[in-house]
Amino acid sequence: MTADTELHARNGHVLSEPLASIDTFDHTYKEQEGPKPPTEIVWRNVILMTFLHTGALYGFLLVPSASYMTLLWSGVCFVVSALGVTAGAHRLWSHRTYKASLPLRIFLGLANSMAFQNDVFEWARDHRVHHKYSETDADPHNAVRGFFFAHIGWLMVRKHPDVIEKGRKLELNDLKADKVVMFQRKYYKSSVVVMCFLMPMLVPWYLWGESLWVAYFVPALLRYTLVLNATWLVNSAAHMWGNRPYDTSINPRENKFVTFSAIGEGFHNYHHTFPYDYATSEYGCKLNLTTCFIDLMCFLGLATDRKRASREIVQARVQRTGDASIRSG
Ligand code: ST9
Ligand code: ZN
Ligand code: ZN
Repeated sequence: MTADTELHARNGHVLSEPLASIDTFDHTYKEQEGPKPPTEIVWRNVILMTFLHTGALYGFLLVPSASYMTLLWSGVCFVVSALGVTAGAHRLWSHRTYKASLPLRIFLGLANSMAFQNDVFEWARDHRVHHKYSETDADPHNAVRGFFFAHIGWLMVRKHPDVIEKGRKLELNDLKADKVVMFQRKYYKSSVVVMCFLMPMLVPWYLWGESLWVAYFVPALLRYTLVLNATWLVNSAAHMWGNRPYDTSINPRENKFVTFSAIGEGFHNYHHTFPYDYATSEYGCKLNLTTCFIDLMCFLGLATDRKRASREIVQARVQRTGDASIRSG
């Protein structure tokens, strides 16, 4: 049985409809990879990333001088911006693993601007190419090119032409039809200034008198950099280190540290095997704050149609391509 014809469960009911092909791995491309073009470094990005990480390091040194309220606020900003990526750009907009009402999509769009990781359209487009052409030249953060490239290096060089060529052939009409996605793309720069920098900084200054200096370096810069690195670890660490219970032929792995830091996105062998599963893991809410959040949104009537891989499908797949001896309970 191919991934395209596997049955899958939606809201607990097993359906026989074929899976959408938006994120199904394309096995035919790898053999067609051509000679590697020279790497073209984008020095502007190298300099900006160096400044950002230096500022974050300084922010880390300022942590003891921040008030408890400011630290708590930094944690809130971390979780909200992380959800904008995990529940928003990733599970909703890249993979369509559930449906979200307009108020929830507006919240996720704003939270996503707080994470400042490119607009949702660009993020989802790159992520769909990543799943379809994983570990090839057409994968924007191809982990075969090493930890540094997969983690941050890919943001400091021009993209491999195959990323753009393959990306242009992707189905993106669902994103173009989503008014929240298009609105966020149109006003992306100003939304980032407000959500990623001004709001995290001005709330502690206005409400409990934190100094603007600390408020800029801790909840804004340090928190932003931590969310970035937690996200990038999914591309680097979770494509290199960990178990492969579901498919031993692919690189993505189950990585506990990444699961913790990326609020539930470290079950990466499972996720690449069943990308349509809203929980990104067979264990539901366990160690998975994002899944808890989506469940809560469903409980409140703000989300519906959670897709799930059934136990039988997971079991059959483990027998066919995985390693049952390392599948934890
Ligand atoms: C950031 C993104 O950090 C992080 C994404 C991580 C993904 C992780 C996934 C893991 C799973 C989920 C887990 C979540 C966990 C979260 C945990 C949270 C605690 N298809 O890009 P350009 C075309 S961003 C089709 O400039 P260059 C297109 O026409 C950080 N077409 O390419 C485009 O124009 P437009 C902050 C494509 O020149 C044109 O090419 N941001 C595609 O090679 C030019 O595109 C930065 O650092 C495609 N895939 O430049 C900015 N791609 O877009 C970094 C491109 O207008 N980016 N085209 O349609 C850049 O500066 C540049 O992109 C570049 C490449 C220098 C890297
Ligand atoms: Zn994904
Ligand atoms: Zn991946």
